[in-house]
Amino acid sequence: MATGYVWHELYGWHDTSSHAGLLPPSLVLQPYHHFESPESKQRFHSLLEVCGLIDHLTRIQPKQASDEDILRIHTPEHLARIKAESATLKGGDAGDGTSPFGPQGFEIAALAAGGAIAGLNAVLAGDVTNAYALVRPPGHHARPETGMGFCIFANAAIAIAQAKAANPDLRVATVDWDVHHGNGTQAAFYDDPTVLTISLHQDDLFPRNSGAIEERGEGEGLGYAINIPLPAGTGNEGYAYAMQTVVVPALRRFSPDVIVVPSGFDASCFDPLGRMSVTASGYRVMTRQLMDVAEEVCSGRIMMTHEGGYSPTYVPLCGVTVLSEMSGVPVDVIHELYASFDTMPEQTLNDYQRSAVDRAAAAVSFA
Ligand code: 3YP
Ligand code: ZN
Repeated sequence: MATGYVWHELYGWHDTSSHAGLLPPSLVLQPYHHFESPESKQRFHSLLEVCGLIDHLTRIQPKQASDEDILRIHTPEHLARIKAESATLKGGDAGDGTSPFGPQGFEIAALAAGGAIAGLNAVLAGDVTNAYALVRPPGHHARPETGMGFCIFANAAIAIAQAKAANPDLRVATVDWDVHHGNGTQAAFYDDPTVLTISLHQDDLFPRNSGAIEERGEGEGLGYAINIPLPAGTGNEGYAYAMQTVVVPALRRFSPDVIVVPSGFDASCFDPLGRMSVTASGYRVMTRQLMDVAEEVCSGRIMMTHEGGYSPTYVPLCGVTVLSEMSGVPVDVIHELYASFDTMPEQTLNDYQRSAVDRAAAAVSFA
């Protein structure tokens, strides 16, 4: 069993410029970093090196996704606009004014999509059993015609479309555990019954009015989109219950050839952009749950591609913990002070979390 790992130094060079969190600086917003800064991701990579886990992983070198790859998901107008803004001295924005990129940001965004492609192809070729693509910028909000929510291109969707172009019979399931709704991945396959998209997210966080239980796909794809909106505050037990009650049975029934995980660590208890309570050990449990069902249905094939997560100090601990579980290499980077968050009251499944999950489970129906 080998675990693949994709990283490129240029992922840290994606430039979201001087910001004050979400907005550009002004006379009331002192210049600081954009939330989507390199820190959490670079420090995740650094910890993999320093703790030694990286020596047990199979490094996979990404290359830029081609125009053809990007155009399987995006409109020619979106690709052309990103390229044009990227070619200026100032760079541009992916579409909503909160998704900036620097000069030559196009090349880095294409390299992020290419990282997801390389990770997925390594898994499908059998070079590795599972893989983690630590890419940046993220992708799960990007829709065919525009980027949004810090995303430029839909990395996971582009990788899946590329794999399906090579093998039209391929069946893929996505399990998006980023705290925000995976609206872009969902949109790319909304009418497609061969790609099951599942998103667990904080109820109505971002995008607003997106990711309700009632969003279930359309046409041939009706039933093949599953949304699990969870109440703000949900912790490890609530997430594990959602996995056990909704995600695992759906995966068992759908029986994909591979599971793709848009992986954000912004459902963590330390995240500034989410209001959830998941700890590193919660992410370890969810990883185990996915690995167990993946072993049953698809020989363990899982490819994770990085999305959000904005705590520079805690994202690396969650990421290394997930990769420890994926690779079977025991690494414990969790100090007892952090472990004490595992036993806090918000980790316990409560009645309104249970009923939210049960309602999502009741809405699941596909052939
Ligand atoms: C985009 C603007 C406000 C919240 C933000 C969400 C980015 C993210 O982590 N998406 O997964
Ligand atoms: Zn997110």
